[in-house]
Amino acid sequence: MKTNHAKLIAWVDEVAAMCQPDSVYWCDGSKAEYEDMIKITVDAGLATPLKKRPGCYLFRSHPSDVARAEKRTFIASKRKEDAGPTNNWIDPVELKATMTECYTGCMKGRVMYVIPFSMGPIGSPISKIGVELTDSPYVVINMRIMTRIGKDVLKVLGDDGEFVKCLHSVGKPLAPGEKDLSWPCVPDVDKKFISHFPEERMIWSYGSGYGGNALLGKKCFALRIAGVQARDEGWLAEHMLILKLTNPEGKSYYVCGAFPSACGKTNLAMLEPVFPGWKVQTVGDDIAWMKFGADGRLYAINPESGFFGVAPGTSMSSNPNAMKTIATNSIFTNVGLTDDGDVWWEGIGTPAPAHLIDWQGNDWTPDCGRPAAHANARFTAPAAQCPVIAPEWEDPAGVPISAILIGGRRKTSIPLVTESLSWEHGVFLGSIMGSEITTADITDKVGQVRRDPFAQLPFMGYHMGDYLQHWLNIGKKSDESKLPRIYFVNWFRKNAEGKFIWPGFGDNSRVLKWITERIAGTGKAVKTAIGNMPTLDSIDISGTSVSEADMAELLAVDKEAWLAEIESIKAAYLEYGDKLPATLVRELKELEARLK
Ligand code: OXD
Ligand code: MN
Repeated sequence: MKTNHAKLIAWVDEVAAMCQPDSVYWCDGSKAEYEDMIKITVDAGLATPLKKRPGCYLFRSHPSDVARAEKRTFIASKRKEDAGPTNNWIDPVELKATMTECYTGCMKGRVMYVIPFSMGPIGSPISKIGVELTDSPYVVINMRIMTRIGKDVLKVLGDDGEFVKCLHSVGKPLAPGEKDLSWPCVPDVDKKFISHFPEERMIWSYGSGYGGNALLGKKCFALRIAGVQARDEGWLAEHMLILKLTNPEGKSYYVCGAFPSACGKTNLAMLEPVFPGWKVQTVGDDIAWMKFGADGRLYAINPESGFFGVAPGTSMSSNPNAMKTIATNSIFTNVGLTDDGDVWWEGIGTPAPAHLIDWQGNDWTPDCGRPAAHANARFTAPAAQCPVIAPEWEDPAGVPISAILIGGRRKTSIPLVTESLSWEHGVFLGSIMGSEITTADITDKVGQVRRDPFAQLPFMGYHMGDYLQHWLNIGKKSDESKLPRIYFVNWFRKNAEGKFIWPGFGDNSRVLKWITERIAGTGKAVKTAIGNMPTLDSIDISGTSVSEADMAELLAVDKEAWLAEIESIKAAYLEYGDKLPATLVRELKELEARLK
C-alpha cells in the first residue's frame, strides 16, 4: 500500500468487496507501468500497434459503445429540483441500490486498478484530486494521457486530503477460463449508468468503456462535479478551450472559448493565424477552471494533460498542429487501419487507400458504402506533444483571461461576432447560445434551436437556472474592468445557397485580432441593439473569398430574426421556472426594447 489515507483505503476495500475483482492494483503512474498496460492490451488482442506511428495503438470499441450516453447520464442530487429541468434525475438512494446490484461481482476475473489523479498541475491551488477505480486497462492508459496520475498525486493527497470518488466498471465479469472480449461492456444502452452524486462528490459509471463515460476525470469530474464545487466555492468550471494569442508587438492575450461538442474547439485552440507575426499557442482544448487571482482577474488552468479529440475531419489543413501532436505516443479509437499500419479517417486529407480495416474490424474499400472511421472516432494524445503548446500551460497559477468567446452552430441570425455590453449582458448571451438541431439529434425538431447555455447542456451537475445565477454572482466579485469581455461568435452562417459564408479555421484569427484590438482600446465598433459589432472595415478580409457584401451579411443585425429569436428564448427560459435569474429577464426585456 502506497498511502496511509484511511478514508481512501477504506473506500477501495469497500468497492473491492462489492465488485469482487481477482486483485487490486495501485497505479504509480510510471512510464514502465504504462508500457506494461499497453502490453497487456496488445497481448489480449484489445490493441493493435501502429507500425507507422511510434508508440501509437489502435482500439476498436463495441458498436454499441461509441459515444457519451447522455440519456443514461444521471445527476442524483438529494432533491430533484437541484438537478433541474435539463438533467436526468433518479433518487440517489434508489440509484445506488440499482447500481449496487449491477456492481456486485462485476469485476470477477479482472484486476481493479486504483488510479489517483490530479485535474490540473499536481499541487496547484486550482487543481483537484480524484481517484478512479476501474476494471479497464484501456481507461488506465487513457487516464495517464488525459490526467496526471500516480504516486505524486497520492503524496499531495497526504493522509486526509479530499478527493472525488470515481468508480467505473465495464460491467463484464469473466468466468474462470473465459476469454475476454476485445471491448468488454454492457451492450444494452439502457443498462449503462453514468451517475453523479453531487453532494457526496462521487461518480459511479457502469457498462461503458468509451470516452467521457469511462475517463471519469473529464466530463463527469471536471465539468459536472467540479461545477458543483465551483458553485459552492466561488469559481468557474467550464466547457472551454484556452488559447494564448500574441501580436507582432509581442503582447499576449489569453482567451477562453465555450463551444458545444464538435464545433471545432480543438481546431481553434491550435489555430495557425493568417497574419504574419501573430501566434496562437494552446493552453487547453476542452475544459477551463477559472479562479480569481489576488489582482481581481480570472485565472484559468486546463485541468487535463491530453487531448481527446474527434479524429474525422482532422487533417493537415484543418488542424496541422493536432496532426503533428498525434504522430507518436497516441491512442486511436474507432479509426480505420491501413494495410501498412497507419490510421485513416474521413477528412484526414489523404486519398482513401484501396483497402483498409474499418473501425469495426471488417475489410473496407472506398466503394463499400460504409465509413472507415466512426463519426465519433477519437485520438488521445499528450498535450505536451503539441508543437504550439504554450510554455506556461502547466503554470499552477493559471493564465489571466482577457476574453471569453461563446458560440454555437447557427445558419442564420447570429452575426460573426458581437461584443457584450457588460458582464450581465455577456451572461445573457451565454444563456441564449445554442445550435440548430440536425437530423443526427431529435428528428421532429430539425431546424429548431436547442439552447445550450455556455455549451454546458450535457455537462451540468446542477440546475441550469442556478448555474446562470452563479455566473452573474461571479461578475459581482470583481470590477467589471478586470473581468474578461464576452464575445458571441458564429463561424457557421450560411448564405442563400446553403454554403458557409465564413471560411473558419485559421481565418478565425481575423476575428481574434479584432477582439485583441477591442481589449487594447483601438478596435472600432458600433453599438447595436444586440451588442457592440465591428465596423465593416475593421475585420481584415483581404486574401479570403469573403466579399464586402458577405461581410455586411455576417455583421448585419436582422431585426425580424432577432424578434423571432426572443420568442424562442422566452420559451426556453420558461423551463427554468423560478430559478430563472431576474437579471436575465431584465436583459431580455432590454434587448426587446432596443430592437423595437
Ligand atoms: C468532448 C465532447 O468529447 O464535448 O469533448 O463531447
Ligand atoms: Mn468537450
